[in-house]
Amino acid sequence: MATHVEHKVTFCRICEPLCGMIATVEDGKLVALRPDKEHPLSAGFACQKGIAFTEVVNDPDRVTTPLRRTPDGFEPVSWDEALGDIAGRLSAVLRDHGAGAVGWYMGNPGAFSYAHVLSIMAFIKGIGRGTHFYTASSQDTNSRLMASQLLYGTPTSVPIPDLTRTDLLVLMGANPVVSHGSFLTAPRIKDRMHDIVKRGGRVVVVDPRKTETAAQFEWCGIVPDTDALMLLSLLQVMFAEGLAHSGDIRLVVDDVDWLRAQVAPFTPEATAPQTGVDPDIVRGLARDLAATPRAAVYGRLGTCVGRYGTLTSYLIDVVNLVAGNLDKPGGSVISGLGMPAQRLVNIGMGALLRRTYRRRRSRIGGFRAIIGSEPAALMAKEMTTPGPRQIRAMFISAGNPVLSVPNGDELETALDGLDLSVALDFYLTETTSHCDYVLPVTTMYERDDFPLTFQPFQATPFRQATEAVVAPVGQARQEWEIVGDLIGRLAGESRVFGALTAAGRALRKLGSPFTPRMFADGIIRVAAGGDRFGLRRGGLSFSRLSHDHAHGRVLSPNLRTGVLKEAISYLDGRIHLQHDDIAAEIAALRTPEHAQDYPLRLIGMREPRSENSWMHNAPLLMRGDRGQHGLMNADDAAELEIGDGSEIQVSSAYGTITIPVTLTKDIMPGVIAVPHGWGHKGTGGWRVANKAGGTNVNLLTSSEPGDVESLSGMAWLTGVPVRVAKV
Ligand SMILES: Nc1nc2c(c(=O)[nH]1)N[C@H]1C(S)=C(S)[C@@H](COP(=O)(O)OP(=O)(O)OC[C@H]3O[C@@H](n4cnc5c(=O)[nH]c(N)nc54)[C@H](O)[C@@H]3O)O[C@H]1N2
Ligand SMILES: Nc1nc2c(c(=O)[nH]1)N[C@H]1C(S)=C(S)[C@@H](COP(=O)(O)OP(=O)(O)OC[C@H]3O[C@@H](n4cnc5c(=O)[nH]c(N)nc54)[C@H](O)[C@@H]3O)O[C@H]1N2
Ligand code: SF4
Ligand SMILES: [Mo]
Repeated sequence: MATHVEHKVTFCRICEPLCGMIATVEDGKLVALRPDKEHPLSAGFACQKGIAFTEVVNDPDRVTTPLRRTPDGFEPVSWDEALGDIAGRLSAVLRDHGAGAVGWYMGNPGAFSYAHVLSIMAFIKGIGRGTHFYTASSQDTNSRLMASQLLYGTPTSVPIPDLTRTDLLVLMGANPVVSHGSFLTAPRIKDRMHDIVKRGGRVVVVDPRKTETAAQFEWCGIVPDTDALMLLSLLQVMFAEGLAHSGDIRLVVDDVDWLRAQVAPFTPEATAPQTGVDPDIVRGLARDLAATPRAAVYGRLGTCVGRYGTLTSYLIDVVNLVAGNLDKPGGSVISGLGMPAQRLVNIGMGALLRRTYRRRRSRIGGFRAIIGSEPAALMAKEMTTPGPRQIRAMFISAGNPVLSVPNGDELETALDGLDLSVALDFYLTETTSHCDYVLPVTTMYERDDFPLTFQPFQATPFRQATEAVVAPVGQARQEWEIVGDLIGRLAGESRVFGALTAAGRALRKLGSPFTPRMFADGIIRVAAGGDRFGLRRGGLSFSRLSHDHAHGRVLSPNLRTGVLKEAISYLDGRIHLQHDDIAAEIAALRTPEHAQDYPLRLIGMREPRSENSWMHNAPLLMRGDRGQHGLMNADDAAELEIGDGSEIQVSSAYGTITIPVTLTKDIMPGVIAVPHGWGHKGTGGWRVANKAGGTNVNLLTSSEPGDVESLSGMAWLTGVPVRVAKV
């Protein structure tokens, strides 16, 4: 029989550029992926991970039936048996201990599926007040969101650099040549940065390591976790030298004098001993940022996960504001979705999220809830500390917190002590292998999608949607279908579930199934370019996008500017600079600590062929006996008589790991870099990854409440004091 070959237009959802892809499907099976040349932005680019994803979809180690843990390992069970037992045990937990005994952790890939996010929101809401909700964001970006909440009144207003028009881009704590950009959806981001240089501009990379990005542009080395000091100095210079764009500032801000007083002590000379940045460089940069009409400072992971993540993110925006670059072409802009009444939507959303922040506190540590979520660093303690709201039933979808969250050992033990633990994943990982049930989910190519989360962060306003390119492999189901089934089984346990179930039944009778797609379709239709439900001819809807514009559609060549007011949620329509919490953080900066026993500082390092913890099982990405290694300054190593390639022991106040180390001059003295996402140890079912092994760097990071950033609940992942010894 002849094989039936199709080439389907779709896009990759491993990381944020969402590169266009062509999927080759033979008799219903995905056999190859290649970059889509007709995609208007990625234009024939895809990275090695994107191409290798065929090996994830068809991975022989993939979980494709529901699994139940028994004393002798996992056994396959039917969906009905699994979901029936889960619903029964969850009902018992709810009746005996209430909603506060239930937790959900959603990991990074969850953000790439609108339906996954929406269904969990419904589930958490329905379980009731007190439920513990965690995401990867407390290891990624909650400090950035918190800074936005303080400045603009809503965590959802996050500025991005106007990449395609800027003439001076300052990157702090970001390595887009490897990461492909984050909180910034810009396919071919490396090319876009080279464009800046080609048009006579500059790209400056502030980073403790001369990264793959820094090596291609200008590198400014900095001591880890001191960016806030450098930013304060940039502001000090702008005010002291009269460079501040007072006209722009006074349009949107009242408390400039407060700010000026706050930054006054931080001259470049005063901060240089801590930052390691030459005062002349800081002065030069301050002058250039203020004098260049199209300039933007952009910070990302490295500026979010230090001890002052909220302050640092806040200061990045304030530098952009004071330099006259906020909301300007080529500057730093909050472009939004271009919805009608965007300002009203933001006012409502901000008020709601600020209220949640004020009202909800985590049981352990008393941390406030950013976008409704608690610090994942405290998840294990919430499971093991007795008392009301102790977690007894835990759901984990699209996450591997045993490797991604500080102190995974503690979490492994805690998971084993629960009444019920359920994973929604397609791999048996270091985390899911501790769960009572592992429920097999579809990969991205087995579901329709519209990247809802990333719409406001597109460097070029763009929309693309896709249908599933292959049917679910084995018995895999989408997360929303699994959650929907559970909601149905729990209809009697919660008013919200009862109502959702009744609504589902009614809609089915009307012939239209109740799906999260309706919501995504609604957003596409009301946002810029949408058909406004028929009011705008030729406008977009989900189906029109996926069928008539399969390669995606650019909505306009440039981001919207001059729209800052829309993004502000405070009723007075002003940016609020003055906050006691910010003043307290600035005061704390002035009293540096010196950890004598741990003279080095640990930073992270993303790798082109890894995606956090979960792509180490794809043979294409593991070619050449790939393994994990750290990176250390050659002079530091010489002092300790450590040779290139030798095994070293790295210790922090919280743990010790052993790892081979590569020596380099391209890292600040006193800094050691170790990639995260390794430490596959055979508890998981992925054979290739287990062979590569590695070590879990998060054994060196802290899950103590005192080490969690106080304003945003961020885990402290960079600049952690460590010492190194020869093995
Ligand atoms: N290949 C690949 N791509 C990925 C991922 C992956 O695992 N692999 N992960 C994806 C995810 S989940 C995310 S969130 C994004 C992250 O995207 P990016 O933020 O671009 O990613 P990182 O490579 O972690 O870059 C952080 C940089 O900050 C530097 N740094 C560390 N500490 C400090 C500090 O205190 N100050 C300053 N100025 N710099 C510091 C590090 O040396 C590093 O170069 O990447 C995404 N893309
Ligand atoms: N030390 C240190 N720690 C870090 C970081 C760091 O830079 N340094 N980075 C942090 C950051 S930015 C992040 S985002 C986190 C990531 O942390 P996590 O999100 O907890 O972990 P991942 O390694 O991304 O694991 C993703 C899991 O989702 C599964 N998966 C993939 N696709 C899907 C899907 O479509 N549906 C479902 N249900 N499952 C899927 C994979 O099999 C895998 O098990 O790590 C954080 N931890
Ligand atoms: S850069 Fe990211 S989105 Fe693009 S192909 Fe690679 S993994 Fe996929
Ligand atoms: Mo992330």
